[in-house]
Amino acid sequence: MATNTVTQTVVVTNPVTQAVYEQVLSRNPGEPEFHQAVKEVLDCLGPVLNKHPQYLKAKILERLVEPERQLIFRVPWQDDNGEIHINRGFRVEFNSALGPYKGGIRFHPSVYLGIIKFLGFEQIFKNSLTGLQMGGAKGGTDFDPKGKSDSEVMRFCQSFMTELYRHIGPDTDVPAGDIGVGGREMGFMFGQYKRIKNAFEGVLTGKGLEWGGSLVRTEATGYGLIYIMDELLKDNAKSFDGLTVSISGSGNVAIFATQKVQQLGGKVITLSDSNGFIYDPDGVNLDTVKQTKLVERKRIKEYVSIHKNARYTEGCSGIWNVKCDVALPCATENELDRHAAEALAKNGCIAVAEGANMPCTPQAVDVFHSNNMLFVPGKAANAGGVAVSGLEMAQNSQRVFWTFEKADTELKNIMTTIYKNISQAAQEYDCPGNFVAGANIAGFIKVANAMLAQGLV
Ligand code: NDP
Ligand code: 2IT
Repeated sequence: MATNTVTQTVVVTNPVTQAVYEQVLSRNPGEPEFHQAVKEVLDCLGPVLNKHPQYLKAKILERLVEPERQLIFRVPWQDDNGEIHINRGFRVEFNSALGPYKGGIRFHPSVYLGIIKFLGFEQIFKNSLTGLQMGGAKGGTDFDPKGKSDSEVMRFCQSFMTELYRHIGPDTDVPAGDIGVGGREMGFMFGQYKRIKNAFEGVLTGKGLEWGGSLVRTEATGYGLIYIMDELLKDNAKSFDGLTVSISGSGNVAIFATQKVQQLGGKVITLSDSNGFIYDPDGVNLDTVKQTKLVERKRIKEYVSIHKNARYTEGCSGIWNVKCDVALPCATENELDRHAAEALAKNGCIAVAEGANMPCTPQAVDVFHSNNMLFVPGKAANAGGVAVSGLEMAQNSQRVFWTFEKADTELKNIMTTIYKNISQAAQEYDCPGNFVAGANIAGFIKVANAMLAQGLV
């Protein structure tokens, strides 16, 4: 079904959702990212509540915005010079209606409770959309892995897990990676968990392939993003072949999104890190990026010393001024604002999908919708990562190891189903083409029904 006209974001004025939102503001002061994530969901639910008044009586919304459990803990560690540092660790176990708590761990100096709550809240609906049995959670710390030695990162991970281990388990809560947490960190955390618990079990996902990991988990978020975009483009009689694509970030999600776009015949012309962005009119050379970012852990600006036609610009915001057909923000929250969205619209960009969690501000999303641009929100578009995490859990439970082809086919099927479900929900609730509403509604209904069935817990 081609969607030519996108219905604007749904009502804000429902008195019930408004009251819940105001309560969230007053009970969670100083957490703007959490407020933003909650508001986006609540703003879409008015029509659902009209159709299902049973959710109101059971106070589903009021329960949903209150995490089931929030853990904050001290993480002491020693650097290579013997100096002691104290960081703060978090795990917010938000909702377990659909399965064990599931969601990544972020290592970044900007982490505080509000960031973890926003990410944990998003994760509830994202995990619901995958169709797998996973509740929503998120964890993290304000530790900055940049510039730290491998030994320092190991000591930090061991200290972090020395507290976290008692709260998690393969049927309780299963963390994974996120910003600043990749294969190296998963290894150190898994090793410490195993040592303390004396149990080799599927307590983390994104593990190494030799010790319980799944093929395709590394690629999953980026590949999944392109699979869902490909469905959307097909539905609008287009394909990636020959399109110019602008991607931000140069981490796990950005790199594997780039790889899949290139496989489908598209040209990726930008990538970035927190210092600035590169523009390569010839198309980004992914071998150079992988060597620079994944192997050498250097800055993206190094790229231009090898590729002479490429240009580096200090600062990130200008990346969205580069003319492109498709824009995929894959770095961090609120990295694409109204001005950036206007620049994309003016330059003829036809579609945007969020590889990162909440990278587009609400004002940017309004610009996309009012310009009839196709837009897929993160909780649908980047669900491929957690989906393959769910598949890793399934393989661990059965003590089996799937081929790349099997895991990749399952990922593709899940992303196609997510696209169908969010499109259908948007249709059913009279906002065809509005995938923000479609994703929030489809994700919410499953969680709400499970909560109703499980009684007042
Ligand atoms: P990585 O740590 O691998 O890469 C993050 C990238 O984003 C780096 O290029 C980093 O630059 C950049 N970045 C991080 N913080 C900022 C910032 N404040 N301003 C500008 N750039 C920044 O993380 P991922 O690729 O795994 O995660 C990227 C996004 O995708 C996040 O929003 C994450 O929550 C989301 N996500 C990740 C999934 C996964 O499976 N990994 C699954 C679903 C969503 P620098 O190196 O300078 O810090
Ligand atoms: O934001 C996310 O979905 C992730 N960081 C991945 C979570 C997971 O459990 O794989």
